[in-house]
Amino acid sequence: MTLLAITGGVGGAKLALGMAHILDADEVTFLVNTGDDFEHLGLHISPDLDTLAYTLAGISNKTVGWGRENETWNFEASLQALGGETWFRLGDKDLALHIHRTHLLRGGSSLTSVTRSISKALGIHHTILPMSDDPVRTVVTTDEGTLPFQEYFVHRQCEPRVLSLDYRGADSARLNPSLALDDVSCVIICPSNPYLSIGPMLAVEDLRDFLSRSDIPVVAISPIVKGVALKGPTAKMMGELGLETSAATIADSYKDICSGFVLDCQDTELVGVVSEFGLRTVAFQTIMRTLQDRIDLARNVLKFCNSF
Ligand code: FO1
Repeated sequence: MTLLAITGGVGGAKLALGMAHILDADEVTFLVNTGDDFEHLGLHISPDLDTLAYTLAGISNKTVGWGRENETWNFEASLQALGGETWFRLGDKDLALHIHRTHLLRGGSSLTSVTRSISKALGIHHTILPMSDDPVRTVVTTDEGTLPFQEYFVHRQCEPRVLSLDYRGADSARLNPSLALDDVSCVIICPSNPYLSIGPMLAVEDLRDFLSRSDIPVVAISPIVKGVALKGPTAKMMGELGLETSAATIADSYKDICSGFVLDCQDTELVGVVSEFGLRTVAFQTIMRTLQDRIDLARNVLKFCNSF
């Protein structure tokens, strides 16, 4: 039996690293958001798959959380000099991965098999699975029009006011067939942006149905502490979507698919409110500054899962 960890972005990858340190490769599978994927400069880029792979391989840029450490930027400098688009930063080592992935995809490989080969090459033993091999693309409708995700998130730095989100392709995307749902004994929804990273995944019907119907523990960790997002635009988006920027709002959005919810220890006053949603609720330190924080949170969450 394995644990399924659903993750996207930098926040989710932090907990995933803690889990990878305490669970063997056959004890956990990481299912990753592909709604951030896009074609850029003729390359297929899968940011959340790469953020997790680099994090588990220990070669991620620890400052920003995405891309690789010890990068060089010769490609970017030359592209800039040619007048090319450099708003989406591609380091030289990172670029090699995008070129390799694009080459394999164009040769007919699935995103799953490409991810498996990249994981192997990076020395990662844990299984990283894209949520689907079919395209799903997050599109952000804002007060300045409808923007593809990376245009909103990186090029515009999340400035436009978000009016709504769509996950194009999700209604026809098949959940990754490599995921053996019958073997899953517990699901953890990592502290990723619920709207940008987890939303696209829950829009894949087979996954949402599995989570809402199964009687196995499904535990989510809040990405919001004291009404503030630990990383990225979650709190800003909640305000713009007319939602109260509180961990309780996140719990409310997950209540139909979750059986447990983890608050940060600074939000213990919300335990009662969240329990009212029918969720078993606990509070741990969820802010992960160090590797030990990541490991400790993973251990606490696993203990909570085993208590169901
Ligand atoms: N995020 C940025 O804010 N600026 C960038 O220039 C940037 C480049 C980039 C390159 C490769 C990659 O895998 C991720 C990158 N990201 C960048 C992060 C990316 O926007 C992700 O989608 C976010 O981390 C949200 O998941």
